[in-house]
Amino acid sequence: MTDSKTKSNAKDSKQAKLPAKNNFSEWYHELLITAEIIDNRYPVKGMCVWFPFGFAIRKNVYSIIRELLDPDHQETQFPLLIPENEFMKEAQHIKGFEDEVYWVTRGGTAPLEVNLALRPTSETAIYPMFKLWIRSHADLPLRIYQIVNTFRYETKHTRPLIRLREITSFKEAHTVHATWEEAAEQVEVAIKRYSEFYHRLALPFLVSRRPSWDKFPGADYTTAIDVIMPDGRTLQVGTAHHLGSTFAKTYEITYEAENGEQKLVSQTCYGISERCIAALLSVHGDEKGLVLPWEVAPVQVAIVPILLGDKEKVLSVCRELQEKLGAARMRVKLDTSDERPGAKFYKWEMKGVPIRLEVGPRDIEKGVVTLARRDGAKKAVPMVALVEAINQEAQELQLVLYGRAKKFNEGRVKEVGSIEEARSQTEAGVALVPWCGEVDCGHQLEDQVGANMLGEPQYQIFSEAACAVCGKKSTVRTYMARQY
Ligand code: P5A
Ligand code: ZN
Repeated sequence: MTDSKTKSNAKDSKQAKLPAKNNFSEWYHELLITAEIIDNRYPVKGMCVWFPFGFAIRKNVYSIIRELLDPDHQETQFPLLIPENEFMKEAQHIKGFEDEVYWVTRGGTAPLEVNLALRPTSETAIYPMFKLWIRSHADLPLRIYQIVNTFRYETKHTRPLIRLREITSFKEAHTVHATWEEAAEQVEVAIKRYSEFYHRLALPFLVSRRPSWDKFPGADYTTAIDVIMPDGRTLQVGTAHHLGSTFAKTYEITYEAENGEQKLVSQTCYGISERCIAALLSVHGDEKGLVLPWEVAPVQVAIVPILLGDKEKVLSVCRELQEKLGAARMRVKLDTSDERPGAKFYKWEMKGVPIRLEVGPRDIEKGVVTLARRDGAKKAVPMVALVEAINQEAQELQLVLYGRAKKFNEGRVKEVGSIEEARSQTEAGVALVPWCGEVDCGHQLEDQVGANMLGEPQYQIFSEAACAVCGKKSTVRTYMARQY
């Protein structure tokens, strides 16, 4: 018997269990508070406070985004406030956003000469500057991004990390190209980078081309990434937009081509918000709390000393291990608090720590530690090979998390043939529905199914089937789901 087993058999430590995960909404809200991610008690609707622990996750997650973009994008920062005249230039864009904009209209007691919009997104802040920055073909392509807060006066039900009025972690990239084709290629690059990002979070996702009525205001087309949440509803966790020359015309962004001709640029933009963290926590978490992939866990290894027998000896071995793992660049926490081992186990499980080490006198005698992985796997590991063993287990945990999520995902997407089938499938999942591609049939589908159209799956080919509305043969399919 291991040392920890003798101790945790004592029924002295109660586990703070979360509501069942099939009661997703309640589970989610409890998780955010209990695991100290987000405090939703700030007295402005749709605006939340990051707990330091939640913010540490955010930092790790966003450093992956930076790592993926930095090789060929430059990070920058633009002002929060946008003058009304610039904001109001692009008609399609205004139409999409005007109901969601917060306005600053006064400086102290005096009315402002020009009202200022709190950016809901930054096209209209950035593109007037692009006009000044871009002169010739040598300035292209231009790729920048910023990670900032944006404000949207959302009227739908707000939810922490999911639908906010202050989006605190808006990563927006903006790129400028000489041709429409190059911009189209950039949209593909963006989706590739986002795919890699979500893969590193062990999250499977769907990629689809949004229908024309749901594209970004001002875009030629929008490609989106959606994650299926535990209740079967989808969450849009990233979008990439081909902007064509719409904004280039409005903001007069031109370049001198090699032959001396002045030409309009083509643009793209793509964005991700803290919704990526909502998806991360929701998909992997369980009734014991967070389950975090190794790369983003603020604490990667928790060492719990089992203080029996020679306590000083146990502690000194624990400290040595802590140092050794720290030197291997692991984020380690040695828990020397007064709680009983069982209570410590629950605490670190709630915090999603990927690996827990239990170290007691009998383990030490045998030259081993007990290694417990957050997904339940447990084994004795020789101390001399601990670093390698932990790295191995971290990789295996990643595979287990991805595999589990992938299986869930595959179980929630189903091809259907009719409106009735689509209606029943979208009650707790995603339906893949044959569609002729006509806007009219699309609207009818949404009305009759009672769910949203996510759009055409990308990178897949389908055989002919009859449009669920008009019966016309087509190879087009659309995902349909209830969306967050
Ligand atoms: C792309 C970046 C844009 O705003 N302009 C710059 C483009 N696209 S978007 O689709 O409108 O937003 C990008 C992503 O942000 C998330 N998001 C939100 N997250 C939390 N709360 C909100 N209210 C909110 N609104 C949008 C979505 O993931 C969206 O894909
Ligand atoms: Zn049709």
